[in-house]
Amino acid sequence: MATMRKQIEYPARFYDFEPEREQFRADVLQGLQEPRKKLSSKYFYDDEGSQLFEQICDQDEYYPTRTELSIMQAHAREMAEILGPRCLLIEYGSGSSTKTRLLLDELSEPAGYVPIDISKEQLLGSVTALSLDYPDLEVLPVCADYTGVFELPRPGRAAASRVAYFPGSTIGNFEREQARHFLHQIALVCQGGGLLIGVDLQKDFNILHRAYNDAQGITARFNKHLLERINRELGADFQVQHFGHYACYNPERARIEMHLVSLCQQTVRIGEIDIAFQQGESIWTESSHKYTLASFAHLAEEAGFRVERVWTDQRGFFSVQYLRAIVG
Ligand code: AVI
Repeated sequence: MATMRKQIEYPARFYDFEPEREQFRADVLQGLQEPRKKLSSKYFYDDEGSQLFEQICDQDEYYPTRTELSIMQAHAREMAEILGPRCLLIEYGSGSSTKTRLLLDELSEPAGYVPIDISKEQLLGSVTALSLDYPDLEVLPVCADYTGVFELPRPGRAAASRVAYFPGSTIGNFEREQARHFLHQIALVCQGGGLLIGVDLQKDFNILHRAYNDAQGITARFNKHLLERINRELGADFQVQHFGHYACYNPERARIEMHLVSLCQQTVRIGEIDIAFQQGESIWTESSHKYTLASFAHLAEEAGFRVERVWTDQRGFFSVQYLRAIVG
């Protein structure tokens, strides 16, 4: 069922489906009461978490953002040609929209731009800046959990096609079946068009290990911030200093697994519920899957796409891929 839309004042056409706190509480309690404790990585991204993630992207060790940006800078024109004139660009998890600007600069008469993001403050900030810099572009922001069901706004101008943009290798944060389902939903939305997606590639695990264990400890702060958010929003009493950041590459599953490890035996109260932790017990907070070109092509095909074009950097660390929707 589609989420109810709330009215807010600015900008005039702002579609607000921001997830409710009750859902957050239910997900947190369910995840922490499972035999293997876990929290969904989507809850990292409140306004503070989104800012911490921006800081991660600036760390020397975190190569994905910089590498993807360099691919976009080198090939945005060719990408825009493939996307074609008058497309409606729909960005899933738009964040600061930095990479999107490279694309918007090259697109021919886009019918509109629909940035979708869970962080309202960041969405409003980037939309305000974009509207100033691209006065002719119709921007239709949607505040939502983009993995859920929500109404897609219609632009004033008729679109020749719908093209989704999903940069940053956020697809890596989905479990395989979830990824297949999510990509399939996009294939249905973008029939006749396609998806431009950033996909992080498998590489030397030492490089991966450093990327998720940066020397400045920003990734550790980002991880622990989730507990601070639960304290603040759900009235919990996590002693954040009693949890440690742990991120390690699992070569068999080709993914970074990120955890918060309890440094002592302790009990945490969330509202009326007590959650017990053994020393060394972990909360699994995120997986970040790394693909080969072949393994991602296989996933894309299962989801209703055909890989039409792949751009990579010289080291083969990261890829940007255009997938043609072939469902329907
Ligand atoms: C958003 N996502 C692609 C990031 C990643 O690399 O999996 C999130 C992240 N987690 C720790 N560092 C960055």
